[in-house]
Amino acid sequence: MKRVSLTQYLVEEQRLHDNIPAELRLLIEVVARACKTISHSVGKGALGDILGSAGSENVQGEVQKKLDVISNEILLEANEWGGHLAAMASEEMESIHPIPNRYPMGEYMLLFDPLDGSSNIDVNVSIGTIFSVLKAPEGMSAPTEADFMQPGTQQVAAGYAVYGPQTMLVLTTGNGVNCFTLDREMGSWVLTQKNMQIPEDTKEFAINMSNQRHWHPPVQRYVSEMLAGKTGPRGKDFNMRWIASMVADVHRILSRGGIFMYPADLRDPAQPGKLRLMYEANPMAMIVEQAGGAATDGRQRILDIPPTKLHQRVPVFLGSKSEVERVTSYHAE
Ligand code: P6P
Repeated sequence: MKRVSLTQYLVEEQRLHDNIPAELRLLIEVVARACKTISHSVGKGALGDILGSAGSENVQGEVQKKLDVISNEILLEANEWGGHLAAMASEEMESIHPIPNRYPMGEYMLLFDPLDGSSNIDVNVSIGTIFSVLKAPEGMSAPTEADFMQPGTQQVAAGYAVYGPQTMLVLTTGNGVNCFTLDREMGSWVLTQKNMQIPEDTKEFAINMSNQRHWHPPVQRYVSEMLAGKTGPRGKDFNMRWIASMVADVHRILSRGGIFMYPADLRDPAQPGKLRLMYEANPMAMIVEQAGGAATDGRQRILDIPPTKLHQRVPVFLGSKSEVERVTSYHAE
């Protein structure tokens, strides 16, 4: 395939669909460049004195890894001078981060999980950056958390970088999903997969089985039917994968199909699942739907959920359409 850079791809998308104005192209290129820097930091491992905990906790009460904080800083610094953003929000920051007054304010708002899967950092398992782009409300002068409370259908772009054997960037601006691989020698993103499509059916599911005793009945039924295999109600054997790094699990599903589940369970009824709506579930749901898959919270499309809090959690069922529809139908019974 002729080498197509991220910039060339974005310029050609703009020509085709007129949906990537200059400021959005700058935003995407700046985020992609920040992901290159994060990839470089992650790749140092113990050589960079960046492993281990930062000695602080994030708003979720989770111990922050040094790389969580470093990655967050990289994204903040990369994005605040360009004039394309009004504000940012991050899993690692309790409140929103308005653009400093010394810089012009733009019309977009960027949300991100700077380094998802951080429990895997110190054991050299793939991790990633997830990002979501919303438009600032018309006439907004001073951004507040309320301006971010837009359903996932309002996203103008979404993507993730996965830091694995290859560093890859997966991106959608509403016309399909495209994948770029980092050419480390050139330091550039190269288009390597166009219009990724998730197979409608699958034999592979992803869930943390250690929580099985806590699941609600629809999930109990759905998983036990798959475990029953060929002689069970599904009439076929299934395989299981759980990397415990959402970006890596979703990338596998995008590449070969599957269903990813992080359901609500009986452990903490006040916390419906573990994953956050605004900067994990929504961007991944947009990507998955754009690739012909489905994404629900067990009852409704994730993209339709009206947000109420910046860090709110939602149950997540996403991936191959027929399986997501099946497990969602079990919740309706
Ligand atoms: P568990 C990583 O911490 C994360 O937020 C997702 O990337 C991942 O899918 C999930 O949590 C793993 O959770 O409970 O299996 O450790």
